[in-house]
Amino acid sequence: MTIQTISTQPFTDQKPGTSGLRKRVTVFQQPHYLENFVQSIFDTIDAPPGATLALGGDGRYYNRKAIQIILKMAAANGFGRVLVGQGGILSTPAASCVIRKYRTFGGIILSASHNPGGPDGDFGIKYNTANGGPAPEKITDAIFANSKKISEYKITDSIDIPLDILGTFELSGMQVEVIDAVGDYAELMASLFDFAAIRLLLNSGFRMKFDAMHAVTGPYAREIFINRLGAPADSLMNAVPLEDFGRGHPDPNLTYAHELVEILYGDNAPDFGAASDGDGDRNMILGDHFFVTPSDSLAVLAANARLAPGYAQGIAGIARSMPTSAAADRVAEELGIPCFETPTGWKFFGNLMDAGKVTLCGEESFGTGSDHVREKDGLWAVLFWLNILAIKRQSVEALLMRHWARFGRNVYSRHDYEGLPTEAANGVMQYLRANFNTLPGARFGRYTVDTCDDFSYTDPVDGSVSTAQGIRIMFKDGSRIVFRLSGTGTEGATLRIYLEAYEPDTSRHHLDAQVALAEMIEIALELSELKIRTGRDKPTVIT
Ligand code: G16
Repeated sequence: MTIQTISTQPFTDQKPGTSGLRKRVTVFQQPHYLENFVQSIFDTIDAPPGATLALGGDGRYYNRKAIQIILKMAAANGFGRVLVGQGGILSTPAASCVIRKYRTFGGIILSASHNPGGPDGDFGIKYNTANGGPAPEKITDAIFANSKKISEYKITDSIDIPLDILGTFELSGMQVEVIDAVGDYAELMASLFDFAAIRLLLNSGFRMKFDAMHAVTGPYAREIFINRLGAPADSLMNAVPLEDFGRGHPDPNLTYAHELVEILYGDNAPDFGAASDGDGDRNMILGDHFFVTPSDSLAVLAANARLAPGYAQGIAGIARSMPTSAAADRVAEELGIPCFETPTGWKFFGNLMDAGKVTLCGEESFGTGSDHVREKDGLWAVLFWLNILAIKRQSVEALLMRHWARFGRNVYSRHDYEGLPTEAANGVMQYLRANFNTLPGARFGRYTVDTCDDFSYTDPVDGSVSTAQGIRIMFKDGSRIVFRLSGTGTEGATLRIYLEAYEPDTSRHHLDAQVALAEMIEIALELSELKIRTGRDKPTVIT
């Protein structure tokens, strides 16, 4: 083999966002673009010669090509072994599982998560460290710094590896093991949940529907739900992964998972519905004519954690991202365990989990997970729900009503304005910041502003500080509105408005969130002058 050293020039836009570098496929297809970023990762992590790397992606368009490039670059950069998912596919939680199980030095995950795929869609790449979690900001910042001064990268001139065949191959002196990660992942799930109880539930008239959205979880869901738990074959839909997700938008929410939503809100609806996203780390939970917000889902899992064998000893603590509702905080208080509030981004949970401070983590963006891996985990959340339902034998709606009767309800919704001109979106944020001094004490209908700030976080483990993580307008009754710019979009800016009101009155718990939050939605628009500043009069997506 020959190691080639290729001269290159920096690209200026390789700054990782909330979760790695996400761009249009066409951007990644530019000569040297992917290679520059991969070399910047390798230069940053400084792996010892002969180290092992995990590698895989969500199977979207350009995944296979990128895998072959990265393999050749890994060989040229001195890695001794790379574990690749069969077909080049690894769900994000399965990649985390593989990194931890086989104690690799780290892993590269190719995914743009829930963003659409295909030649005109998005692609993405991120680096995960030895704990299995997304690299913390100090590493992603260093990767970005390297990408701005890169002048060459290394690659071998070897031939492509057959990615569909399980086995070990040699690539220019480096071993490439094509592995069946589905089995590893299914084993981990079986060690956490009461599969016998779930099997009984699924064979006693209880009907479920899981929508893999033509994304990565299809084979994992088939192995777990059909082969191991005995669910009928029609419990799965869209379970064949496609490079363009069947032209769909693999984001499990009420807007994009509408096919599943129509089934769960239709005649003769199943008892339980769930969906996962492009790379398998997100989840949406539905009951018969009932939607569970991700914030409530975290709270319900925390309150019932002991029903699952893997958590029977109790949980050490909970962490949630700042814009996630405080529903989990109420559970933590009752359990007498800590609840941490972090910035948006799963990478902020890693230190807390490694230090044993938290067991469960969750985000309003349809992410829930635990310390079994260091990524959020869609199928894990679905299995956790099934485990609880198998023991409690209640409907999803009844479970939530009882939960709210006990803890009160944090009525919650998120309104997204996607594809805004960046200047207009920044203008809204600047306008809000400019009013920080005058807002406290201001009255809007029945709400009075208590405080407002731009959220900043000091990591309790390593002391690192992250600033400007979202604007919080907090009201005297505990309700709040949060404004934040997304860090995962690839076109223009996405402004997210998170709305939350605490409702202790059980007679109002059945209300639709949009109805219950109607006044607060108007206040958010008034406070931000959003309509005038962006020209938009309604959100793109409501969850
Ligand atoms: C990523 C991150 C999550 C984050 C979400 C939304 O999820 O891993 O931690 O909550 O993006 O981020 P933003 O609000 O900045 O768009 P995923 O599923 O896209 O990897």
